[in-house]
This record gives sequence, C-alpha cells and structure tokens, in this order.
Amino acid sequence: SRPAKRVTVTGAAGQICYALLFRLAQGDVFGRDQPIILQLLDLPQAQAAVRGVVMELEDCAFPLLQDVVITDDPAVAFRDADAAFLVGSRPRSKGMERADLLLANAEIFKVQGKALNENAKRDAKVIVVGNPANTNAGILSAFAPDFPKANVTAMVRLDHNRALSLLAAKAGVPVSTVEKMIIWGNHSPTMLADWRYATSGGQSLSAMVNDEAWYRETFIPKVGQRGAAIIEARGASSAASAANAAIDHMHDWVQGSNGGWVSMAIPSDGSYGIPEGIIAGVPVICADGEYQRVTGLEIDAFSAEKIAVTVNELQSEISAALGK
Ligand code: NAX
Repeated sequence: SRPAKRVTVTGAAGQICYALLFRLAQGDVFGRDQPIILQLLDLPQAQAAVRGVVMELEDCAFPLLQDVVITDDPAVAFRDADAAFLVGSRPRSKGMERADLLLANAEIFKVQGKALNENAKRDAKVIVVGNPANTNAGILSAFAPDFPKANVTAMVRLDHNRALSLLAAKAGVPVSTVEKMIIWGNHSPTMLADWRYATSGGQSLSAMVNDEAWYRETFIPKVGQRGAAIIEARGASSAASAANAAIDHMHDWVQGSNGGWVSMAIPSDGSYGIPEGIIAGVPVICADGEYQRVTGLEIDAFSAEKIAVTVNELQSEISAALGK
C-alpha cells in the first residue's frame, strides 16, 4: 500500500481537535485509501488529555491510522510533515488586552514557524485555525524563511460555509446548489461575505433574493457574528463546525474543488486592494494539489470599502503581533 502521510495537528487536546482528529483518521481529507500518521502537539500540561484522545482513536480501530505521535516538542510534531493543522493557540484570558493576546500568539507561532522551517517537507500544506488565524499564519510564515509562502494558509472556510447555508435558506434553494460564494479578508467580524457572484443552478442568488438591505444589514453581519451567537447559545465556541471547515479546506486543497470556488486565506499577490503578502480570504479554485486565486472580479465601491476595513484590521494586527 502507499506510504503514510504525516499530519501535524496542534492543540490536540482541545475541543476542535476532538472532532477533527476522528475525521482525519477516517480518511476525510486524504481519501479512504491513504494511510496517515498523526503527529499531535499540545502543551506539557495537556499531554495526559491528549493520551486520552489517542485512547479513543485506538478504540475506533480506524484502518487508515498507522501511527500516532504525542509530543510537546514542535520539532517532533513537524518532522517530515506532509500537512499541518495549526489549531492550538492562546485564548484571551480575563483582563488580557488585545495587544497582549497578539504578542502571546506571535510567540507561539514564531516557535512553530521555526519548527516548520526546520522539519516539515517543503511541499507540506499548512492551515492555521487558531485565532487570530490570519495573523498567526503571517507570523508562522515570516519565521519559516525556507518554507514556501504559498503553502501557509489560514481558515475562512467556516465563514464561507456559514454564508452558504444562510443564503441558501434565504433563497429557498438546497445548500448543495450554491456556488461562487466569497469570503474576503480576515477571519473576524470585519470579513466580507460577498454574494455578488453567488449562483444556484446558474441563476444569480442576489437577483433571486433581490434585497440589498438584507444583504448589507443582515447577511454580512450575521455571518460575521455567527461565532459569537454559537458561544451565546452553546456556552462554548464552535468546534465540530470549525473542524468540518478545516477538513473541507484541506480536502479541497489536496483533492481539488471540481472547478468550484472556495474561500481560503492565502498570501496576497497585491490584487483586489489587498497589499502583497497579507494573508487574506479570497476566492480560489483548487486542482492538482494547488489553489489558484480567482482573478479579474470587479470590486464595486461598497465591496472595496468593506475590503479596506478588514485589510486595515489585518495590518494593525500584524504590527501589534510584531510589537510595532
Ligand atoms: P481549546 O481551548 O479547546 O483548545 C486549544 C488547545 O490548544 C488546548 O489543548 C491548548 O492546550 C492547546 N495549545 C495552546 N497553546 C499551544 C501551543 N503553543 N502549542 C500546542 N498547543 C497549544 O480551543 P478550541 O475550541 O479547540 O479552538 C482552538 C482555536 O481555534 C482557538 O484559537 C479558536 O479561537 C480558534 N477558532 C478558529 C476558527 C476559524 O474559523 N479560524 C473558528 C473556530 C475557533 O474559534
């Protein structure tokens, strides 16, 4: 059989990973014929909890799960990695300032960037989920100078999937028929869920719904604030849906999106008013293990203004994370 893929997962004891690891082991990213080895990183104090999750993985007897490495050493976690899900990060504690949170996470992603640089395969695919995801990805990439920039991405797929469902429900069409949704910018309430190109069965959804006020005043804010609504209802942040989005992101990157548009936060080439190098959500099409930015889309005044807001936020996050 084919050689196993080594998959680094950080924050392995956390709630997102409690959903993510089982989907990975089942073959939901690399396929039902691709063995994998999980390389799980978490903090020293979380090692016992990771061992408990691994006991459960063993108890699933997943045919594709060849081995599991448990470690608190980033170098071990990233060794020969083919893919990495960077889920672990420092949450905001009571009384912590935003700037302190950004600095604490920058410290984590500096260390992991160096470990990625020194240990992972050069064609490894990386998704950062841990917040602030885009900025953490930027720091990671900056501290991995010998690792291809294009292979460090951040997750806006949860926002993308939320937008698909919300628009499908409004238009009364099956979610599976909705195409060409776009999430621009930061994974934060400032992101722009752009419906202008979205279709169902080839028909424009914005024309079908025909309610610009709903788009601007309900749809966009609702997608942006969905995470907060889930915390309010569940008493905990989204976990299974976040894991599902990470699976979707990596699945499409590895296996292709069949010509469909999906949103990924990738290093900007300077198009769409997003300064070069900034890791921001854009529409992409995935094929042959690579993503291609959808190019040449028209940006109207409303969208340009929204994109500027989310890009400015990203730039100020990065400056704060670098202590500038
Ligand atoms: P949990 O607090 O349940 O788990 C986080 C885990 O990361 C813990 O086990 C912790 O020990 C570990 N960790 C902390 N620092 C680490 C380090 N330096 N190295 C390795 N592991 C470390 O959080 P969970 O609910 O799983 O969420 C994880 C992250 O995803 C959070 O930052 C969260 O904000 C973020 N999210 C991002 C989303 C996105 O769309 N990009 C959506 C969901 C989620 O909110």
